[in-house]
Amino acid sequence: MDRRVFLQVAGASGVAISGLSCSWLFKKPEAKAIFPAGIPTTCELCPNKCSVVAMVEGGRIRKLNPNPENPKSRDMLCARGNAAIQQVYDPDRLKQPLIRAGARGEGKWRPVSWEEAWDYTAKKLNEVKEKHGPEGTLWASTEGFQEVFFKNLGSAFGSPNIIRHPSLCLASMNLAYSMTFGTVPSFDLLNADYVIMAGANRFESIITPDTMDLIGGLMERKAKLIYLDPRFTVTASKADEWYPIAPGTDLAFILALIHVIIREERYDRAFVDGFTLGFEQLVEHVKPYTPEWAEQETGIRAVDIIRIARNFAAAAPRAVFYAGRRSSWYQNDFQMRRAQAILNAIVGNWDRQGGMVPNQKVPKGEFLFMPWDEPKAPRVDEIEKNFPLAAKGDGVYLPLRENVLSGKPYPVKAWMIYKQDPLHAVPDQGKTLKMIEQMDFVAVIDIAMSDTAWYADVVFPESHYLERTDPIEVMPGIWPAAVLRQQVVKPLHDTKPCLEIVQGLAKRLGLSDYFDYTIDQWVEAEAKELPVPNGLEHMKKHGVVAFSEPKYGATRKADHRFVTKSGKIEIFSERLQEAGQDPLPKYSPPAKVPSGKFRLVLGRKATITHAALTQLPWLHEHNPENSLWLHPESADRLGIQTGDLLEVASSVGRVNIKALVTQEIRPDCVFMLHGFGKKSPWLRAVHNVGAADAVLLETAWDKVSGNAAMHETFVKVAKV
Ligand SMILES: Nc1nc2c(c(=O)[nH]1)N[C@H]1C(S)=C(S)[C@@H](COP(=O)(O)OP(=O)(O)OC[C@H]3O[C@@H](n4cnc5c(=O)[nH]c(N)nc54)[C@H](O)[C@@H]3O)O[C@H]1N2
Ligand SMILES: Nc1nc2c(c(=O)[nH]1)N[C@H]1C(S)=C(S)[C@@H](COP(=O)(O)OP(=O)(O)OC[C@H]3O[C@@H](n4cnc5c(=O)[nH]c(N)nc54)[C@H](O)[C@@H]3O)O[C@H]1N2
Ligand code: SF4
Ligand SMILES: [Mo]
Repeated sequence: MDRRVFLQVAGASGVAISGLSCSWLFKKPEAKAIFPAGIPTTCELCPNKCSVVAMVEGGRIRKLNPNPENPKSRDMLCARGNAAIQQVYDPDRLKQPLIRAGARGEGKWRPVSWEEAWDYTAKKLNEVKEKHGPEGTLWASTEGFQEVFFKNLGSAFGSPNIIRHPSLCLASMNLAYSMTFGTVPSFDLLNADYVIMAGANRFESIITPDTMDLIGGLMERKAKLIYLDPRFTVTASKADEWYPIAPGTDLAFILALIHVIIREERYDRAFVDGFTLGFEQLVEHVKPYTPEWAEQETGIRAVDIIRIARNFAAAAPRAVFYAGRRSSWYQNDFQMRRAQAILNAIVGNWDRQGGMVPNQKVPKGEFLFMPWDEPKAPRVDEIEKNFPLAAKGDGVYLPLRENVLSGKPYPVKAWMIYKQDPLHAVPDQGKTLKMIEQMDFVAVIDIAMSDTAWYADVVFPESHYLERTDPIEVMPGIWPAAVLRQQVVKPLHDTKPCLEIVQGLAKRLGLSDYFDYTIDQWVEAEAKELPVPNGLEHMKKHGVVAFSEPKYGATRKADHRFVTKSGKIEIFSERLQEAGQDPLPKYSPPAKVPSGKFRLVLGRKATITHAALTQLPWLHEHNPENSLWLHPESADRLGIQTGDLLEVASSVGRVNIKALVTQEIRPDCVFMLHGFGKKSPWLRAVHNVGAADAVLLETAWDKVSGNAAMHETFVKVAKV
């Protein structure tokens, strides 16, 4: 490829160009020798977990390079991955345990010894347990290699209330694909010829290897990308066709594609007959969903819908309707993702090259620890009763907050938080603050003074990922890998890895027996069953174990049983019907934008992870402040120009933010980046800079999965 073109692409997507080679773009990964002095480890700055080689000189990390041996991350380390160095040497990072000295949020802290922080936390947890039982404690966390120890402490303590990030992120997508195929597959973008993406912003919201595979497919093989998004994202700019679809109407678009494919008999009849259940019901179900009807809903012309349906079916099996990842969009999100899954199923792209492929896993061993008794109380979020199909272990965040605030079914008075910032990640910051206020005790384990940490009673500083060894993690996929995160430098400050923080607490809570192992013993047990000789040595030297070739077709054998009730791919779902939900995805239009208001939509940028990282200098340079995207028509009507200070108000909160007048958004929507308007003065660069979207977002959730619905908020915009 022309190097100039590559640089443009890499620049636009914010993917840092590390080294001079662009081999990660399309080539198969090679087992190249790692730079001699490097220490292989695994990035922790977003969920992708790319393989890194850290260059250390005189005890200081000088540079982070990508590790080409990992086929998931290829030879790529993004801008954020590179900036991890600045987290380690951040003068404002957490350096020792802290106990609150003034009122919550006042910012008066007393640096304390680990013993004091552990003693105090254990005392508070025991007080809550005495009054309310162990279920009076809540344990909240986001994915990370040491998250397992934190969750285990909550369970060993006897609490059923472990709440994780999926119900703010991808719960509806996961559930929809699982209910259809019995598993959540990957999408073979390296080999697909025709890709439809609805609001999956792959060139800004980086997912490995999808981001690299997609750009490779588009540039190298001239694959087609059809992209739907109310915003003109970087992904839209690389697409062959972009449709600024009316927000919340993707389901109408997909149902119309299915309608055309069935009406014109363009589906894969042999696959449908052999592997699926409920096609006849689908035929009847989609009859009313014509392209002309969908045009009225989506704003996409019927002729375009028909053409896309034909091209999609013609390109199958090398055609995919890509699932996306963050599916915390609308209250019918689960049904929209179910329709995607069904569309993919009927063109027979299942388990084919260039199609939708069930994940492979690299096997690893497990460390066997002493099991604890099952908690006696039911979960406070009442997931079993209200969301019987949802993933029980992850919980449902918004219904949980409602129940904690009302004290029903029982009081929850202590909140332990690991690697999560609920004040920004959970819609309606005001309500989350109320939830903090009604707690007797809040403790946060973080690497930085996040806003949630700022409102806590105790802050435990975890060692940075480059300062610790974590469990081996299996990354399932078409190109599966197992990766090790190993210590690169000694902790710079008085910090500890999560396991040691947990062990200090366990000792004081009488739970030591459940945690009587070291990280080295844990990793050793895992490494024993890796499919390479001398697994542990291999991991320490290479950082990764991976299979060299993808496998296709193993689940396309006549006797294959899918992990569904019927053993088939379920187009029609009896389990949904039994649970009182639509067994086939039914369309209902989104709420209309009230006059004088806008729909607030969310998204990302390649140089920010969620609400974090905006304070790191290399990244802050690219993102000094967020602003409110507003279409010129709307701006003219309100007399607003770029740079004007605005007041943006929803039914739950108001913020001030500068305007960015741009054609890159529909006139009925506004958009702002996540990660600004921080309350914590320790996040110096973004403290009171820009605004936090979580202040404006209202409480709404998807009916089947309980996933947060974050695009259902309408806001009023006015010049200050
Ligand atoms: N308004 C709004 N809300 C959202 C989203 C959105 O786009 N907009 N996105 C949603 C999605 S998709 C997701 S996945 C969630 C993510 O929600 P969160 O997991 O809360 O996301 P982050 O903002 O990355 O916050 C992670 C916290 O972990 C800390 N941290 C980072 N590394 C470490 C570590 O090694 N150890 C410890 N102990 N702490 C660490 C960071 O300093 C930060 O405080 O948010 C969801 N909520
Ligand atoms: N750089 C970076 N990469 C990341 C992350 C990060 O924080 N930063 N986070 C990671 C995580 S945890 C996740 S979950 C993924 C998220 O990655 P994605 O799944 O791609 O989700 P978002 O980036 O939130 O983008 C959602 C897009 O949907 C559009 N949209 C809004 N409403 C509609 C609608 O009704 N229809 C359609 N078609 N589009 C709509 C929005 O304008 C936005 O561009 O990214 C991952 N990768
Ligand atoms: S995509 Fe970037 S931030 Fe995420 S794991 Fe990879 S290098 Fe780290
Ligand atoms: Mo996410």
